[in-house]
Amino acid sequence: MYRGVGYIISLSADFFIAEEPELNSELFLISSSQCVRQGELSCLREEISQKITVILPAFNEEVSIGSIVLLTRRYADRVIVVDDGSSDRTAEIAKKVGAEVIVHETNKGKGVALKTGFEAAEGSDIIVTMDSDGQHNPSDIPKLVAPILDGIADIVNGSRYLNGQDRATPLYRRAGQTILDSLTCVNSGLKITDSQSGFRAFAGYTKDLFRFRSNGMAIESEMLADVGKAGLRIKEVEIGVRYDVDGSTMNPIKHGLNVLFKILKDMEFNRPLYYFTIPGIFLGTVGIYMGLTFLHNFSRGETLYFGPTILMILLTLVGVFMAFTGVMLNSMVNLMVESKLIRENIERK
Ligand SMILES: Nc1nc2c(ncn2[C@@H]2O[C@H](COP(=O)(O)OP(=O)(O)O)[C@@H](O)[C@H]2O)c(=O)[nH]1
Ligand SMILES: [Mg+2]
Repeated sequence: MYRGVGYIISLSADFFIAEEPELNSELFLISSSQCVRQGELSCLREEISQKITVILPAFNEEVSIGSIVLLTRRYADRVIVVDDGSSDRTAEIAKKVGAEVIVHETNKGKGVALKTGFEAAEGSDIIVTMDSDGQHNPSDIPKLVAPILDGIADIVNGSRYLNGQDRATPLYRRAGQTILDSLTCVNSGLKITDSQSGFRAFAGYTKDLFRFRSNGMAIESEMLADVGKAGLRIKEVEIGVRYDVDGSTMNPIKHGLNVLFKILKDMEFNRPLYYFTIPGIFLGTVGIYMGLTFLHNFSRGETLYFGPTILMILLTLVGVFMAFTGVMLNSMVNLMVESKLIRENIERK
């Protein structure tokens, strides 16, 4: 029941003292991105007005959604809440505090909600995605969009671990995330320190590059794979994340395994050499090593046992088959990419 309370308190202080009749004014930013403060004119060297849309996927977030929307409106022109079949008052509260609300009648998952949000954000210069459970701080938005405004990035990833370990992250979560981070990096070809972050900024022109195939939480990794494939420029900035308000919708282990399987499935075609060939070489090597050991023992007069011998043959065959499958798939993928590039070049001419 205490979720989001911190923000509600800070909001009420801020909200009434500032007495801003129009919270949703232009966001002023300077190109140095050091001094990004809304409305702090002494700080401005250059005024840039960009249309910023924040998408908040929300599933049963009535406790936090009100304060999150109000705080977010200070940094954005549009705040879109995608209420994903919530059974509480998420949609009603979000509407009351001025968000555009899109309601999914049934729960379709965070991936589908983001797809809905991206479609609704048509025409925005910058799209920001943020969790609506109060773990992310809307005041980090200027920091997140600055590299896009500076023209040095197409996508900005809010990272909890940019400067090493985040002490606030529980250890079991960090352990699981390290595995997901490594696999996401291999799959996407990007160097990312926080692959599961839901706090990101996207230049408007990247909007149609995403597949939105994963319905649920694996969407964060899938979007990074799309970024890698499209060759977009990605930058990371440090963000703060609260865990005292964390009320994860899914059990973290189930969540992690779900994401892990989706990444592995994605790797099948994205990185066939990693998915098939490397494990294949490993299995084949174990099989061949076993075979040589058995031969050595056999030559010294020892008996060959049926079970281990069959296992050795199986490992060798499966290993060799996987290694070749990976090589062939890799060639096919490369061919497809090349012919796509040629087709695009011809169409452009
Ligand atoms: N649209 C939608 N959003 C969801 C769903 N599940 C979670 N979310 C939202 O995604 C964000 C992160 O979810 P959360 O469960 O806190 O994930 P965690 O912080 O990674 O454990 C929050 O804003 C949730 O409201 C869902 O099924 N659909
Ligand atoms: Mg959360």
